[in-house]
Amino acid sequence: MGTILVTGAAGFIGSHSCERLLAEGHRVLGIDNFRTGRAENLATLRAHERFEFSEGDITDATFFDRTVAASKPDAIIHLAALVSVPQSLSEPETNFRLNVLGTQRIIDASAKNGVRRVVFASSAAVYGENPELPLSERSETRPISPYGGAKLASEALLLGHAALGFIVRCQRYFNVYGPRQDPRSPYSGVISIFCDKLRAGQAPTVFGDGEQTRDFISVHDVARANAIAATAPDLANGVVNICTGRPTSLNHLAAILRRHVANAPAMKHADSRAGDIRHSLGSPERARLELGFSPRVPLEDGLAELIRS
Ligand code: UD2
Repeated sequence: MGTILVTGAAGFIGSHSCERLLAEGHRVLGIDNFRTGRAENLATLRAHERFEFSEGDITDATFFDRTVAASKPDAIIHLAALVSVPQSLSEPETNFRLNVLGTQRIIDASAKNGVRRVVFASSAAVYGENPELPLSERSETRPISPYGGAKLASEALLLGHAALGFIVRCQRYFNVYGPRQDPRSPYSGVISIFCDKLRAGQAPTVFGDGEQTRDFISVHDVARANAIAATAPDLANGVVNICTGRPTSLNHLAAILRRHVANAPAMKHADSRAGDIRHSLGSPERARLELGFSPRVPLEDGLAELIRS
């Protein structure tokens, strides 16, 4: 069993990834600066004897290097990031600092301290405006936001430094949903917003005709994919989509969710959101071939769990 360092451990995907690694028997060191991560996400983790936590900022080279040197991790799962696409547009320098410079800090500390593998949280945002269906890792990348650009730049930076002695695994997440996703911003994931509203007895709003589709993947599957990428033996450098390959329309999503809520209010409708893409779907083939990863949580089950949580 290995030691895995997880940046962004108090975040949505980070806290689930830590839990998965612990369940698989690994030692986990979590790092977070609580910029968007939340202390309550660490509640069950903190009780675990193989979990340690260090509060700090990955862009602080002294702190990060000291932490990596002290814990000597076998692998780093790098999830700490500015995760809001609109914020990357309004604060491009913050986006650059957290999402590009932050990656360079991971690279420097990994090279200096003999870390053997880096798993990077990339995003379907690297495909941007590419309308191809489904998107494969060979599809053209055409980011349309500073966020997507920074994720793509980080992939290239990491792969460009892999010769320093570590294996790089880039994971392009599609639309991730599950417990602990923050529903409070209008730009939060649609599933967290719909659940939050329905639980409060309020009507969620569908933007447009509701026939747009997304490739929704459970955070439990994403956490498992991260654990595989960090710990499976004999992996080479690579970039994979983390997705289901199944399209779900918003109307279908709303219908499933409403079935789980007594006296659910009818959906409201509003104009399409500016800049929205109509369909987004990934091909999960390469993740299956390279990682042996296939998603296991059916959307119906994942949504039922979420609405109960
Ligand atoms: C992602 C980003 C978003 C933007 C977009 C660009 C996330 C969570 N969102 O959006 O910020 O950059 O990519 O393509 O990373 N919807 C509703 N009602 C709501 C909220 C959303 O109908 O209250 C619709 C929305 O218009 C879209 C779909 O739900 O058609 C999915 O929205 P999303 O923000 O969850 O995900 P996505 O991939 O469109």
